[in-house]
Amino acid sequence: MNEMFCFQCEQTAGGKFCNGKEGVCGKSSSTAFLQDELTGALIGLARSANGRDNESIYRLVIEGLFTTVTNVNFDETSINKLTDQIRKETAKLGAVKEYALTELWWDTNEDVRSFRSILLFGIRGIAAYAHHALVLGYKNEEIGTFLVKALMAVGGEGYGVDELLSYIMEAGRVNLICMELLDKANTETYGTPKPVTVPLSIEKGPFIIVSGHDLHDLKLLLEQTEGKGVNIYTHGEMLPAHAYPELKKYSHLKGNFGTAWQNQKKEFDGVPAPILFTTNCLMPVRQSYSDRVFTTAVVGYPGLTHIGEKKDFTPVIEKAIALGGYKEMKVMTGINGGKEVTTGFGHGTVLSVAGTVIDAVKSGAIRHFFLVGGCDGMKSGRNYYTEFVKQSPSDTVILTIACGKYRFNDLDIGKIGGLPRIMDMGQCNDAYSAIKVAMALAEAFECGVNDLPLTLVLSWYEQKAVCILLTLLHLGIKDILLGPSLPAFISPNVLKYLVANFNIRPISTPEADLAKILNK
Ligand code: FSO
Ligand code: SF4
Repeated sequence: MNEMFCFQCEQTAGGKFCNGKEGVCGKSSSTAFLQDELTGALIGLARSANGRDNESIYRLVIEGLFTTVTNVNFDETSINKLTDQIRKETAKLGAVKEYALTELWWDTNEDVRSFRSILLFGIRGIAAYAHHALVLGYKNEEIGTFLVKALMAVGGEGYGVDELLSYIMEAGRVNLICMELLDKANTETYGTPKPVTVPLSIEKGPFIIVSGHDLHDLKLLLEQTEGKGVNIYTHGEMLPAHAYPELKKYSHLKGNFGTAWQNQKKEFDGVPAPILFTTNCLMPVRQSYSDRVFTTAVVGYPGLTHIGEKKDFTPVIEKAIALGGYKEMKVMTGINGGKEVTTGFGHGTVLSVAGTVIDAVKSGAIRHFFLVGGCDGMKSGRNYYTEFVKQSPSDTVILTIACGKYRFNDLDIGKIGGLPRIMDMGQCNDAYSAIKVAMALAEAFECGVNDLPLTLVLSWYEQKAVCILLTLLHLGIKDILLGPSLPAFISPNVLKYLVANFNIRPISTPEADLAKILNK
């Protein structure tokens, strides 16, 4: 087979797989081949390491896996460079045969391929979170050891479905450790998030838009722009940064620009400011604004200026000053017309008012919790999530995480007992907060998480959503509603297994799903 093959994300062509010259995300077939080659080199490294771990293996495995996550790196030069580094490290250990990923995509039975794909995509997601923690100086050997073992299983022959399934469940457990590590890294470095209201309008004067998930990059940029008359606006998954005291203290961190990642082509066009991508989700860059998009860390796109490891953001700052920003305040809104959004309801805040929440449940003031979260994306069916929140009864609470929140986070749907009905817990990795809160409620009510008045209504797009889903399965959480469509890499038999054991269901309509959940 000489064509690219990729089915790792939700927008895969025809709901089946991307092939031909280019994927739906804009990844070319040659880039897809290089990403497969990179993954094959990682499997080679894992085989050579065979349980051995050191700083550079940990870094290379994490960087290599993260680079192949959807919408992260389209730059063939940097992918090749990383593959070379991996091969050099492998050679030091005594090189073994590399693995050709095409063997996985074409040569195994459907269910084995499905399990190996779930495992590979899950560890790509875990690596992204491990990377964010690592740049803050936090690492955990258990994560590195597991990633190496899992890479061997992805590339290994003779791993049967039972063994692969146990690796998949283990991936869920290790991702929980990883999200906990990142939560510790973020809160120990930047403080406990506190609820905050974030304006969506842009003040006059030079500004920089920062996208992605990496709080460390944002902090460095805030330091380098201090006193220079350049304001900073978050974009996409960077929004929750406003809630961290050590980031919020910068008065030039002003607000949030735009909505979720899939609207960037429209929203970045004509904006008099540079945009810095620290992680995904980067879309192919239009020529009309390509001179003002910058990348850093594992993100790459041909022709853009990349800010290297020294993290000298001078080119971005100079660009902001040269462009000058808007002449007057630019009034902007969310997709429902709201002028501001709130964030910062992490486990620290929610659990500090646990007594109020528990009393509200006991008195019947809160009938049900929904975790409506996950990724946003292109599909028109994703307005399900807006409608779901709009139609949710006034005695229910909406917890949310990740970029899927932009479908409804500018809605004002009122309060219960002084708490807003929509509570943004943070980025996708802050699924950890939602899990902590659910566990605490289950303990308070002396029941299991599945017995709580709580339903997870998730939207997925890329591989971090896969590892979060695996964590929820590892915790035994059932009755999850998943949309907008089920992953193409789940074979019919694997789906049967998930339905039989976890009762995962596809979303239907907000009316039908709400009625079913609330009348249970
Ligand atoms: Fe969204 Fe993109 Fe955070 Fe993802 S911006 S889609 S799951 O990268 O990681 O939620
Ligand atoms: Fe297609 Fe998604 Fe793969 Fe891109 S990442 S090539 S859209 S399946």
